[in-house]
Amino acid sequence: MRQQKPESFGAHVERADLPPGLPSIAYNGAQRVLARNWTGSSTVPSRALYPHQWSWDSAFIAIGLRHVSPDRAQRELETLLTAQWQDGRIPHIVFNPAVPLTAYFPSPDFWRSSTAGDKAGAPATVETSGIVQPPVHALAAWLVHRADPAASTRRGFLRRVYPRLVAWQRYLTGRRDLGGRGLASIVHPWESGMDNSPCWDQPLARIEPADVRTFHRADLDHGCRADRPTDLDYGRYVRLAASYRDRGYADDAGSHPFAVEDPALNALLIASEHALAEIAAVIDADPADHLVRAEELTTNLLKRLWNPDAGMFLCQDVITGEHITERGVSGLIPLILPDLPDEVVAALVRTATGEHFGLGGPSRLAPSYDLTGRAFDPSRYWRGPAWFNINWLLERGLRLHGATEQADALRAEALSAANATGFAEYVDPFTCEARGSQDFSWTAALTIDLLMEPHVEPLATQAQGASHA
Ligand code: 2M8
Repeated sequence: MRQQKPESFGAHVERADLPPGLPSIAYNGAQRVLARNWTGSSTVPSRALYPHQWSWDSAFIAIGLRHVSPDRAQRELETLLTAQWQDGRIPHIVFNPAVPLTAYFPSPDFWRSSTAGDKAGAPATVETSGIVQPPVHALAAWLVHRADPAASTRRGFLRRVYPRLVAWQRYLTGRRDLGGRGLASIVHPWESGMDNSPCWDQPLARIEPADVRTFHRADLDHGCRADRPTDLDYGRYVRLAASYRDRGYADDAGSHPFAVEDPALNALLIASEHALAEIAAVIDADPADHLVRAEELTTNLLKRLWNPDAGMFLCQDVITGEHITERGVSGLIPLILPDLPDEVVAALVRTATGEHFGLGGPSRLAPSYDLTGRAFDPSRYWRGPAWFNINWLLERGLRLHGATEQADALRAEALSAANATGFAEYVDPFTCEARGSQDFSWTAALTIDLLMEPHVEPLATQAQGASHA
């Protein structure tokens, strides 16, 4: 069991590559953030800006929380899963009814899940959004189990969550295979989690924006306008979400005006399929189907989205059938996968450390978008700044593929930036100056994970070759 008491923490994880004392200070600070943002059944990403439960945030939060309290980490995931729709989708937001409607937009009265989502099987007792986020959940469930396998088994955690996680993955591999090419598509930029990435500019340009006078942007009450998406982009986000809602959140072929195959979402889908194979083996279910699917998805990802000239994976616009030439950091995330050809791994490491992403050079943390790109901006939401969840995934991927020096350097930068910025939502990739909100939950959670597992078995090894409880 890897779980450890906080008081014994410092002695165990002090490491030469971090300033003396930093691990204990960072651990205690991170733990305080997670305690403050805990609502009693889940964790808000940020008290001010994001006062509800977010889907992939909760998965990343559970990955860190497992070191502090495996029970709370299980609860985090199970609370999210109670809001799952009957068609298998896990909504990207689960709304807290105690929070005023004006605190976040789009609010529950915009999504109207329990009525507009009725046909798709939205729950009647809780209000949610109708779109999704990347599937980090099975991976998180597996890692949470491994933090304390005995307690997890006693509580029947994996047995309870497994069928729901399978339904979630099948929603993505089934209804969301909009291109019919064996990959999942996103139907809204928010589904990527990288909301305002320049990768969406081209497909988004086709969408008629909603009139900005018809809604109030609560994000501008908290965030700096210059760092947030423009009104024009927001108008398009709103139009896309409203038209999905008005179609009953149906995923009928040809009905989506925006459909993109995103490398990060598909890589996380594959990593989660590996995790489901591990979970299946523990609960005496059959892992074979998951392993076959992981292999097929990996083949499709390589065939459809790998671009040797770019040295990375590129998004594909399913409606035009064309690659999107923008280099978003999403295209490096498949590094978390074990079964990649050597030349693909080598190219991804070269791209991460080369002129486009600058790791080990001008960038202290990997930017969300190409440093040389036409739309690069070190401050604007997902158009350049560095995020901690993304850098955590890259750190795991580099370590998995034996790029230990780069992984160690990235880990040290992430830990020192998280601590120095008060666990900022995101940072300037060159200076690590804080941006967005502070006391951000996944920044705190992943800080704890990096501290507690300095030389972890990387994600895919954990998902594939770990011993069973
Ligand atoms: C941001 O996204 C929300 C919409 O879902 C927003 O901008 O209002 C993104 O950074 C996303 O990845 C994240 O899950 C969410 C909550 O932290 O905030």
